[in-house]
Amino acid sequence: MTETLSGSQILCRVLLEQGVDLLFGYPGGAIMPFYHALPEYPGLRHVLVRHEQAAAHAADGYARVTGRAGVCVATSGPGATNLVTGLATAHMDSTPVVAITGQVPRAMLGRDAFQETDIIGITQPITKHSVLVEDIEDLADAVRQALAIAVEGRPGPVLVDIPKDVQQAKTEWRGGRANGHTAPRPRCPAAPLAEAVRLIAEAERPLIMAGHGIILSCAYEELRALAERTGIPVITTLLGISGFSEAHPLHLGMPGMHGEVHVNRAIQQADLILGVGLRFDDRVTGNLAAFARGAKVIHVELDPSEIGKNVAATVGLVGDAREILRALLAEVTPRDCEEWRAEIAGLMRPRQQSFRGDLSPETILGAIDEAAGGRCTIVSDVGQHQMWVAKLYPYRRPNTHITSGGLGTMGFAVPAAMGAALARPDEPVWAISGDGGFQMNMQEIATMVQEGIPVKMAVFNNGYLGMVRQWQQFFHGRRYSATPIWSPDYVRLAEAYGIFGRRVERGAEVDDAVRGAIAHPGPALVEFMIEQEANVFPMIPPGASLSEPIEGEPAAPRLVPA
Ligand SMILES: Cc1ncc(C[n+]2csc(CCOP(=O)(O)OP(=O)(O)O)c2C)c(N)n1
Repeated sequence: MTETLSGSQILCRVLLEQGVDLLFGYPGGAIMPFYHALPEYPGLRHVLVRHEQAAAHAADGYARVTGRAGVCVATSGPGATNLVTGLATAHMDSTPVVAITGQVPRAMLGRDAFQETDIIGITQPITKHSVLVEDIEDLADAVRQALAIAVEGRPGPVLVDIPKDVQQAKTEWRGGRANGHTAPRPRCPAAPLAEAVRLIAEAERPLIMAGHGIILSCAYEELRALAERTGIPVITTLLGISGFSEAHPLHLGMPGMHGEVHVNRAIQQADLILGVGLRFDDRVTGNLAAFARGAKVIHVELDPSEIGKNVAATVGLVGDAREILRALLAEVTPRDCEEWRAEIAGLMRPRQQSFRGDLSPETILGAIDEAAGGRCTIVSDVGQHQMWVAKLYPYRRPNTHITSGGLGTMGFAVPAAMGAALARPDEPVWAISGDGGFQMNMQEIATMVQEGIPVKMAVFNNGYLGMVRQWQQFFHGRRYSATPIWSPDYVRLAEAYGIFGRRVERGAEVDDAVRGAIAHPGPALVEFMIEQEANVFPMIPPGASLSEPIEGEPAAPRLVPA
């Protein structure tokens, strides 16, 4: 028996067929036929955000937690352009987000119609794939393909633009097979594994640098086993954090601009770097010409275009991180690297304390960890607090640290935490933001209230756009131009939304506020009045090498050369 459906109904059917059950979106003229059909499909939960940027970040947060595609929906024109920052964020961090946008009717395309934007053109450089569906006969497969492309190989965002009249047109429904939008990963290549195994056996000062690829391929066990079999210490990049337990004796810390001094020194002294699922970006390497000069590099990457892009690879192994680590594990000679580890231990130094008061990030993050009994997911925003959250929270469980690493998108944490919280309802999800980034997407508290999403929000309020202020202090002679930032009364803001709200001014108040927020069944907001001019140490100045850290307050202002 044939069944005739509208484009909108087909879109809903295909989403369900492919296992999608959650959408973040916002309606408008060109996507109205879809929203008209939506109530007929109760299997599709729709979360009405307060800004389309938040829909993209929420879909991203959901995708990072589940490994499945997160889906967001927007109307044409301003709705679609509001998704752009979220798509660019997902693109830079390789997360599978599928955006569905309404478009003006086909007959009006190219005429500057009301709310017409060439969203395909705009998003081409920040999506893996984008398609304008010009024929209803192509719609179902376009959506199936979008969901598959987003997750297969190196994940990334995909956009499907659907003109209003295509949503309204009718055709026969032809069901397809669920591709599950959790595609199988490519198999381990018959790559120069033997050469990598030889380099690992010969190295005297080897390091593993683990990136986002560990998390994307769920290579946690393989990474741990390889590290334990070889005794090679493990460095986790910002996006690699929570890919390897920080309680493990082989865990060294984070590299790069705000990495620990001993980690960066170890990199500079290493004779072999086994880089897994990372792109050696500039925040990790510092001055490339001076990066790990004495090291051979084995680069394990799913995306062949990453190999040799930033750092020359002695051996490139293209494929899924988990498969390749398994293959290496089967071949490597057991060893323990004892001398080298002792040498690194000698490079360690006490953590630089820049906090004078007792309300330090360490106290706050320690309280969150303790109150949650170690079971919580942390989503951070961008700035100084992001670095403290990366460095000071003891991540022990896989994939429990989520942040915008590549694009560094302020405003990411609150909406991404909504997606993460819906994907992980059994544990607290904390969004940790600065007072700047929080104000970029705090309107989403209304979404949390309407949809019952219990995100726990922490605002590290220092009265500044702190990270930029730090750069101004260090490199611009303390000229605090446009960085002091006023905030509303967050406790009253919480009250206005009808959620739990608390302000914390002293260390002694932290535990109670954090426990109260976790115990409260709904969304909660805790403002921490942290020291205003605290800095993140150490810091490699932009353009400098990993061997040139600033380890404490600069005595005299340093000026950036013109
Ligand atoms: C959307 C966006 N705009 C601007 C920036 C540049 N930027 C990076 S960190 C930062 C300051 C962040 O301040 P805040 O959110 O208060 O966090 P803090 O650094 O104080 O912890 C700014 C403006 C950015 N990363 N993203």
